[in-house]
Amino acid sequence: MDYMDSGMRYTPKSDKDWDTSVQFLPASDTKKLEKKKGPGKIGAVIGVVIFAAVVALMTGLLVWHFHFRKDVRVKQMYSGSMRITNQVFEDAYEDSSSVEFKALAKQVTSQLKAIYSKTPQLAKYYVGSTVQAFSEGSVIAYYLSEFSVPKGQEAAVNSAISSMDKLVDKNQRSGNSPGNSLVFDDVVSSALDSRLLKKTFSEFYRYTEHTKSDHIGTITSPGFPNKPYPSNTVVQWQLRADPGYVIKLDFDTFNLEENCKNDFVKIYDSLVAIESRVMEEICGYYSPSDPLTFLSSRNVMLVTLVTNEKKNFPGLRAHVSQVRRGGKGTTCGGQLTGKKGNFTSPNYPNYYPPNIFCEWKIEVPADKVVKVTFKKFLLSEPGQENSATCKKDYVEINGKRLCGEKPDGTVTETSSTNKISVLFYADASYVDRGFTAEFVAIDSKDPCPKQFQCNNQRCISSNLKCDGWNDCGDMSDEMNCKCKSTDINCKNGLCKPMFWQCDGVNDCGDNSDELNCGCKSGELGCQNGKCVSEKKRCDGRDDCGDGSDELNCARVSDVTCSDVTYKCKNNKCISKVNPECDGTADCEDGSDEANCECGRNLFKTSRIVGGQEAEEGEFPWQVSLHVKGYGHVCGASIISPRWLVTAAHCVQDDGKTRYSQPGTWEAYMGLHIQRQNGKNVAKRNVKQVISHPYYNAYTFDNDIALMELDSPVTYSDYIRPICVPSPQHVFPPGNSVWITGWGATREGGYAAPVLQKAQVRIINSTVCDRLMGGQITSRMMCAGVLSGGIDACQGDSGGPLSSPSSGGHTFLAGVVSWGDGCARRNKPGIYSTVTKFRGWIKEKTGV
Ligand code: 4AZ
Repeated sequence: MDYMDSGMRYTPKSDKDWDTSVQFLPASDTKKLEKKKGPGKIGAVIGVVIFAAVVALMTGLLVWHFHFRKDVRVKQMYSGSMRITNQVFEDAYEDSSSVEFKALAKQVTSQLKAIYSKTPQLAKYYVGSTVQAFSEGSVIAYYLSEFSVPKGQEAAVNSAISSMDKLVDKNQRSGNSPGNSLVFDDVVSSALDSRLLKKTFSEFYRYTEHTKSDHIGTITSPGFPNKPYPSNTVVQWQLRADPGYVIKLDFDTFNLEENCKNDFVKIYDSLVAIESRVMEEICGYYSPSDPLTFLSSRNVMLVTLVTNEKKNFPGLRAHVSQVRRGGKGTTCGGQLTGKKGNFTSPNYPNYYPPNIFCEWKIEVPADKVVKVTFKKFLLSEPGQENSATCKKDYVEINGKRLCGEKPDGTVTETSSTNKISVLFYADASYVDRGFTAEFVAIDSKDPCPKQFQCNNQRCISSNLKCDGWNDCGDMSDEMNCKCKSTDINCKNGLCKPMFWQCDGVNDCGDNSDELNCGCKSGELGCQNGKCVSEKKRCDGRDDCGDGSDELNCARVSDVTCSDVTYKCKNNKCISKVNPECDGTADCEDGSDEANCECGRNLFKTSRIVGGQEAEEGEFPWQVSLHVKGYGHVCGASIISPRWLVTAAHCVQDDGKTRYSQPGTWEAYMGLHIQRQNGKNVAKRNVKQVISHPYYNAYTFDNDIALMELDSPVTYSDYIRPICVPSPQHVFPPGNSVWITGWGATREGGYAAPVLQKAQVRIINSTVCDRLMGGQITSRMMCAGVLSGGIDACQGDSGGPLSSPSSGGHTFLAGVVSWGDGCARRNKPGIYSTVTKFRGWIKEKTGV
């Protein structure tokens, strides 16, 4: 640490300290000094040297302290725009090399200097300004101003700049500007995004594009489509349209690094990067099938791409066109009449433009009232995450302001008369996809004709009342119910499907579905649902018909082998349920406790409702299977250092890709966030793909495959195998299991960058088969939450259905296979039953 930096200062203790040091050298007595030999003279010389050194050091420190240290300066850049009201736009202003541009720019910069000179904090530190562009209306100037600010003074300069509009007013009102000076209004100014000022940038590209009605422009990242975009680069595209038009920016390719801290695109409703005019910051991957279109509020737009030194991706391509202001997507509001109708925010389902206000006046027949339901509602913006006040973009209805993101169909408002008005306001920064809404005329006395009205005003089909599912969202459809004969009559008044009784899960909420379980007193409940006399338990005979009355008997070992008994390595059978890796050696040869270095993780999993991000290392057997050059396609599970289990449907060739070939794939183990291959990640090529020989591509029967890695992985805290269950392992309905993957987070939605986990329950196969229209074979098992909302989805296929056991090991109960959409009500996820393939797995892999 340096002396000054340590915060210490040299302070003489007293005058005496100084005196002592000078006494060494009575300068007037030089002769005496010369004559005197020995230690006295040497001491004097040392004293002089030390004194001189101290003086020099002190002087140096003082000079440094008072001159340089105070002057540690930081470069602060501000961007801004202002309207020049007393000028008329000329075409030449579009060309920064034109004489006209330069002349007007000179005037703007000299007036900016005069404005800054009125504020001491700004005048002192001002370095200079450059005009970046002009646009129509009268003339709008876009500029960058540089300040060299002493460290610690940045906030004062920021605050002075944020009141630029007042500075401009003051300057103009003071009347001391010459008669031919420019008149400014609509001044906006803010600090430049510091990420644009990094010293490590090696390239800076700037492009301009003026779209016309007969010319659609295209912008592409450098290198696109032949190579990834370059590192440490800033690209700016200044986009213009004709006056009276707005810009439509339509991405057909968007593939950037997932982490916006590294590479990002920022879109501005401006020609310079003014933070208060940011429309959106985006990164990651957007599917070409999902539209990504932005509209500006005027005839200019700025797109910036910033990349860092790490990881480069294919990049972007977007089309730039112009839309007449007032044309499609740029306006909203109006009069809506009739008995029902729909309306949306402008440009829905794409991003609405900034700076927009509109009002829908809805009127229904006089004897009715209006009910408005928002089917989608996406009005999120930084700074307004959980805002109750909705100061930025909002919808106003019935005097209530709504903003943020709301679950589909959950926002409903009803008028008190036959009229209602809906306002929509978007401020100048950050846009979102908006909303789609429906209005219907309803009878105030009968607001849900032939339907049930929830407490939150939603109407649901009457036959959904008291069916055990929370259809209203506020449980009001499940209160005060008279249960059907096929329902459990919960003590708290709720009704739940009968097959949830005694499944080990508190479905009623008051545990009344789990009381008095089993058969009559004196009877034993078999696994197949039969009741047999308690006396028949462990009598050596299969009274249940499935052997379950002979399980867990005192005579655990050496019982007659059956479908439900566990076969030890020495071919003897034991009658204990799930004896593998439970911590007790039940087999004579201890084989039920051999090979138990599986299914363990660093972290304990907690019980959750709904999907959420997994902890790193929580599911160390989870694999991400990538198609080379494309990215994540399917999940898989590690069962040994060399072998993975996945779904057969992941490895079937299609017209374009040879998914069945090992060379197509690369496997990522220890991965947590897609495209972040940190030190915990092992990537392997694939040596062999073995699809189940009886896989049926129509029915998804036998949907299981094996992959051999080209070299074994080393186990770590983040890479470990899951236990493969024995053929007799039981995963009873009602048991909680985990689904994990990087698949879509909603049906038809985007893949998740961070590994997601969700807890679901195993569902009785008979019930599932009924729900799925008879498509469930014995090689399939069902798991999910029948009220919907939690499920595996596209991209999760091949991944594990992980079942933690009481012995602390997790077993691979299933492989994500198929489903009727994702997370739909009464449509569980379907998984390949791993126990059915135990022999085949052993045969092919030796595991
Ligand atoms: C799929 O397409 C997929 N809801 C996987 C699982 C489910 C649906 C689809 C289950 O890979």
